[in-house]
Amino acid sequence: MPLHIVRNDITTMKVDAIVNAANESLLGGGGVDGAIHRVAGPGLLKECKALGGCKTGQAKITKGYCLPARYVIHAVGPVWRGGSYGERDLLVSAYQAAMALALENGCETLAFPLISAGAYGYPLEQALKVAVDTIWDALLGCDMTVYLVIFEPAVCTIGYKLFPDISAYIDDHYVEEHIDMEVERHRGAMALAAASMQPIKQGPAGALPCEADLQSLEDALDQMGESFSQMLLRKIDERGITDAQCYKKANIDRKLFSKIRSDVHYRPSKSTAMAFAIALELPLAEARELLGKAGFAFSGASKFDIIVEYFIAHQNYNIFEINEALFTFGQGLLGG
Ligand code: AR6
Repeated sequence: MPLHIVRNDITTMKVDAIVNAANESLLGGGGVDGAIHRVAGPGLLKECKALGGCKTGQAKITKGYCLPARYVIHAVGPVWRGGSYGERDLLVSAYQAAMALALENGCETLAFPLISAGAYGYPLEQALKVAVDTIWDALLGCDMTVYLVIFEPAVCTIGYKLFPDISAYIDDHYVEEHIDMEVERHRGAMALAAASMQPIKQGPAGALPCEADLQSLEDALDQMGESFSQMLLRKIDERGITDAQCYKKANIDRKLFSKIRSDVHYRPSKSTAMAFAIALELPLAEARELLGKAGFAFSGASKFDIIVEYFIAHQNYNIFEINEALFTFGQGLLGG
C-alpha cells in the first residue's frame, strides 16, 4: 500500500529514508530532530554543519549514519503564527521537497513525522490533513511507499472531534464488540454461493451425493458468473479510467494489482476489495456486490466495515479521509 499511517518512533523505521522535522540551522534541536541526532550519532551533525542551513519549506539530504534508515531528509516546516502567514503553503512545500529528494535519491520507502506539529505549534488535525493530502497528491505521480509516523496518542483523540458524525454512526450501527472474521468470511462465501447456485438435492443423511447431484454442482459452479477480478476489470473499463488510476486511488500497490489482473480467481482481502469499491466510486449496492464477489459482506459488528460503509453511503470516496477516520478509530487501513 503506498501510504501507511503508523504509530511508531521514526528512529526505529527500516526504510530508505526518514524525514526530520528540522529547523533552518540544521544543527539539531528537540523533538524528533533531537531523537534522530541522538540515534544517528555525531557523524550526522558533522554532515549537517557542512550544508549551510535550509530555508523554511525546503529540504536537504544526508546519510543516516547509525540509524536503520539509509538517508535522513531534513525538511523545515513553518512555525505556526495563526494561519495567515502562508503556513499551509510552506508546510505543503516542505513535504513536497522531501518527497522530491527521496525520489531523486532512488528511495522506494520513506517515513515522515508530522512536520511542524510539535514545537512549531501547527494545530494537530490541520497538520495531519496537510500531511495526508500532500503525500497522497505526490504519490499519484510515483510508486513510492510512504509511512506517516504518528508519535503521540493525542492524534487519535482528535479523531472524535474530526469525525463526530462517524462516532454517532458507529454508535447507531455497532452491534457487538467482538467479531469473528472467519465466521464473517464464511457467511459472505455462503451468501455468494446461495446467490449463484441452484439448490442441490439433499440425499439421506450421511449419504454420498449421487452422480446427478455432482453434475448439477458442477453446472452451478460454472454458472457462478464473474469472478472478483473480472468484475473489477469490467468496472474499470466502464468508468473509462486506467488500471493505474484505479489502483493508485485504491492505495493498492502495482504488484498486487498485477496479481489480481492475471489471476481470474484471485481472492483479495476484505480491505482490498473495499478499497477498490472506493476507488471505483461505487454506490452502496454495487460496493456490496463487488465485496460479495470476494466472499465478504459489510458487517454491523465491525467498526471497520461501519466506517467504510458510512463513507460510501455519504458518497465520500476520498480514501485518505477514510483512512484517517479508520486510523482515528483504531482500525487497520484500507488498501493492499
Ligand atoms: N518519532 C516520530 N515522531 C516524533 C518523534 C519520534 N521519535 N518525536 C517527536 N515526534 P517536533 P516541529 C513528533 O517538535 O514541530 C525541533 O527542536 C512530535 O510528536 O519534533 O516541526 C527542531 O530542531 C510531533 O508530532 O517538530 C525545530 O527547532 C512531530 O514529531 C523544531 O523542533 C513534530 O514535532 C521543529 O518543530
